[in-house]
Amino acid sequence: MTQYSAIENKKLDRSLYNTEREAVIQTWPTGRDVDFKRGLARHRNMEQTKKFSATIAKAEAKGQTLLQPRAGVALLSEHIQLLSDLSPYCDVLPTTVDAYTRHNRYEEAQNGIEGSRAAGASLLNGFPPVNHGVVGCERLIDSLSKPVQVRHGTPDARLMAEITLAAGFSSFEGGGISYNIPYAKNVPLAHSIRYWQYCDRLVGLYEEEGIRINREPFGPLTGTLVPPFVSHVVALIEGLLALQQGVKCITLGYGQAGNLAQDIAAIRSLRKLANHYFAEFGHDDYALTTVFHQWMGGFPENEAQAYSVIALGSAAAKFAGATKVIVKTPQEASGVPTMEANRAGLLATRQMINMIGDQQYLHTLEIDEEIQVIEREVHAVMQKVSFLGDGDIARGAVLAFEAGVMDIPFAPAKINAGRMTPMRDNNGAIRVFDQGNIPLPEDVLTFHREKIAERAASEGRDASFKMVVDDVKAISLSTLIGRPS
Ligand code: 8ZB
Repeated sequence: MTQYSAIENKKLDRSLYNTEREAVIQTWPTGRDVDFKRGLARHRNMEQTKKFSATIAKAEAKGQTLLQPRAGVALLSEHIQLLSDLSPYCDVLPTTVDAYTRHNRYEEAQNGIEGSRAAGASLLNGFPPVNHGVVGCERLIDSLSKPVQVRHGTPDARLMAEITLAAGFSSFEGGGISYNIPYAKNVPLAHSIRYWQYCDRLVGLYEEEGIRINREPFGPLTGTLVPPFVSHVVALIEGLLALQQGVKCITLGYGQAGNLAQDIAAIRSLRKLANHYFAEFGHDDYALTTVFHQWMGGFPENEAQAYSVIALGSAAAKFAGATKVIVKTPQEASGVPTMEANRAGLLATRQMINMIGDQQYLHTLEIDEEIQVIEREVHAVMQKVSFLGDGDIARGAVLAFEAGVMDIPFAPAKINAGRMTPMRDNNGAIRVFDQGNIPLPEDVLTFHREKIAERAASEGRDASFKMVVDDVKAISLSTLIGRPS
């Protein structure tokens, strides 16, 4: 386990990758069917309309916003049916992976498959691609007419990446930070970063052979009062780590916070900051796109109310100019959605995207101010991360989490300080109440404090943790800000 403690942002040696691969594909029997050459041929012969990278590049060039749902069930035929049913209503397809597979518990995933067959219903909360193997995943890809992405939450996704990419999946979500800190309690950060360097190196190997696979770090993190700069720093670092391994097609993400100006500013600043840092680290050959996640926090149970949350997220995604939007459903409050609920979420989103798409680019002073604040915050944290790592951002990221310089609200990982306390201001934008150890510039902190004081005055109460708790529950109870009743 100690072999990864000397984590660094360097392209993995090819022979090291090869040796590691031999071990990775032996961790579950289906790994033996992975054939890189066959995978290359499948991607080469794939219709252009089924390639994720081509679809997202076209959307970016035309200023369009692609729609993508989340979906996954245990059995192959049922999963194919589900995605076929959703396909007419979206632009790119997902395959949401089950929780056992995310924790590399393939034995239990297998029991889930067999139990689902017996029960005639999915006993897993997603599709288990490792258990279905290259053969099953190939059948899935061959049955569909749109690009398919793997979406999961796995700290060690090396085997999953080998299997799904060889089978023809053309996009892979996740990252060494974003699929660890919000998802796991005890996986050392240096390990998950290293596992993801392997995944990115694999994508880089496809790229070397002329096959472009899209990579998407997971933007929303915990989805709970995450200030844009916090998720941006993670997205930028994961983007840089991916490019270092040879990834060229990268989609950076952000989860809706709820205040329209802040959400628009977040996506616009993310693009600008990514181009800035990618250039600073010497990368000039990449295709950058963005993804906006509709509200990832608690949803109202009532479907009519849920549609409103979905609609606001759709409007923000389109006004912001995101290349892709990940769609929620009116059944979000009650767990894994039915196909019908998923289709309804897509239809609601499409209607709003179309209506906003017919309008001019929205430009306001509030958006400009938010962009400036986010940029100052990101630069301050990135500088410290780089300093801590002696110029190496992989090492810097590990040390930054240990020092609380990077700190994700409400994340379960033990290494996460959890000292930074976010809170909404009087307009519902997410501000920093207590910065913990995050090195924000003094004038930026003053800005946050003033914004929070404004809200406290208007509510006639002191700013306190009670406000944070109220904010976390607010949207599910029908407001953006957790005001006293
Ligand atoms: C971190 C992502 C959480 C979101 C949805 C949840 C939630 C999870 C599935 C799914 C459709 C699935 N989600 N698993 N949606 N099918 N198997 O991801 O509802 O919105």
